[in-house]
Amino acid sequence: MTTVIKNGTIVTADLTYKADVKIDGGKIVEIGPNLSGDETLDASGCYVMPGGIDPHTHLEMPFMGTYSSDDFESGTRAALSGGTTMVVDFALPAPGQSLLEALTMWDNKSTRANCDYSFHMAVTWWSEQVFKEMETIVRDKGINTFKHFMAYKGALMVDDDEMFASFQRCAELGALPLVHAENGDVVASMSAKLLAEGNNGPEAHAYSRPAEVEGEATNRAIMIADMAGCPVYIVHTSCEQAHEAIRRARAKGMRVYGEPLIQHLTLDESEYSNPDWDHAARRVMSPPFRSKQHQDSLWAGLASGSLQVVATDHCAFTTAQKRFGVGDFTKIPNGTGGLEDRMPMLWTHGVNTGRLTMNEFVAVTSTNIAKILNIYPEKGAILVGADADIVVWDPNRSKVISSKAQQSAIDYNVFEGKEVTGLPRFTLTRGVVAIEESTIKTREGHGEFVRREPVTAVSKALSTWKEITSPRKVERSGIPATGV
Ligand code: DUC
Ligand code: ZN
Ligand code: ZN
Ligand code: ZN
Repeated sequence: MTTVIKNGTIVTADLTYKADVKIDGGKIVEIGPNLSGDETLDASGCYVMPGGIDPHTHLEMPFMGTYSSDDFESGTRAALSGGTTMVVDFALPAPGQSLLEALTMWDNKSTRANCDYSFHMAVTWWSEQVFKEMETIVRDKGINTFKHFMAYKGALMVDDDEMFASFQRCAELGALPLVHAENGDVVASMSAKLLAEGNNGPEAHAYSRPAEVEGEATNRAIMIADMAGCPVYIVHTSCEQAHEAIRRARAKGMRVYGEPLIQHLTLDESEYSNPDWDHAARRVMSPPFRSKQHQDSLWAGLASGSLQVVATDHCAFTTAQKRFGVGDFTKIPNGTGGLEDRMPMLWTHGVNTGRLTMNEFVAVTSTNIAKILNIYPEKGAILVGADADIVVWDPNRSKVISSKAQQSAIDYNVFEGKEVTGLPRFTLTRGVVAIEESTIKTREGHGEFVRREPVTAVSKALSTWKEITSPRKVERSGIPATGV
């Protein structure tokens, strides 16, 4: 059966033009005027864009004594409802656990996905076994990204020596390291001090991880990546200090990528001074929301290209789960939702305000990350041969965001009450209509794993130490140095 999307305007990362799109077998088979097919979807007045790719989600993740409440079914339903047609989640081995064993756990959860998906593999500890398994993950399992946490001391955090070893391994394998950049030692120390002084409320979470903590770690990760000879992708870039480090590195020729979240772009630190404990705790995430100045820096980065991707870090906890932290902010599960709202919020606050062009919107929600993850143009493109992951976007459709009408399984929404203009008319996942305005037609288990092959490219700008091929032999006390 063929489907034709008719009368719309195609918007890609670099082109805007009127044409119909014909789909067969889940792929785009023709683009041009006056096409016909077995089924017609009317796109008059709409933009036909590559479906969104959210490269940063935590679905059904064991974390801080509980599990995040959206699983691969509700999470991908929320994604599709908001125009996102692929998610990349994190397979998270517990320290000491085999990477392959963790991947099997995530494989089992993901069988319920409504849209296509992939995984980043986290490196939460270091050993000969991890070193070996990384090769299997890249070559056999189709995963070309490894995540490192510089925070969550005593849990997920890796030290610099472990991160350096893993980055070097990434360079050998053609993989891209991802980094949660916050100085975990400083956060632990500041958290203990705040608690000891009686600051136990959700606002103290933000005090415990100021922007400097993120800026320092971002600089460190970038320098270590350059020494290891690999590119690096900084997840949830939330502040000017981190953005500045990324900008500077890119200007010096380093392959460094930055990923602001829709939450950091549109919500600020004043959320934490809300007198309602639940209101503030529901917004506890790491990094925390920042000031308006930081938000302006992130928007400018998206416009100028120094930041490339808008994600969500979707990690949804119910109010009951957030209340684990009453009396101790360090026990509030960290995370906020956003999968359903990322595209409408970015369109409303980016395109409708003139901060982003429509083509930039497509770039930062889909095409750039497809290229970074090496799945372009299978994903992230409206081209013949690409997967028919498409959103037919109605720029005039509006709604007020409400947890009552959301797909996410939790009982609130951090964007509650915000009006958005620009919503999907249709969302298609590999040619199948999953969303038609507010009608949900998702199919559990329709989603498929997307393999991502390694990328081999030299990535070293400033570090030259590797080029020292004949070290000076040092002689002490007349004993010749060992070595050749
Ligand atoms: N930050 C969060 O807020 N939640 C999940 C993990 C993370 O780094
Ligand atoms: Zn993180
Ligand atoms: Zn995350
Ligand atoms: Zn495919």
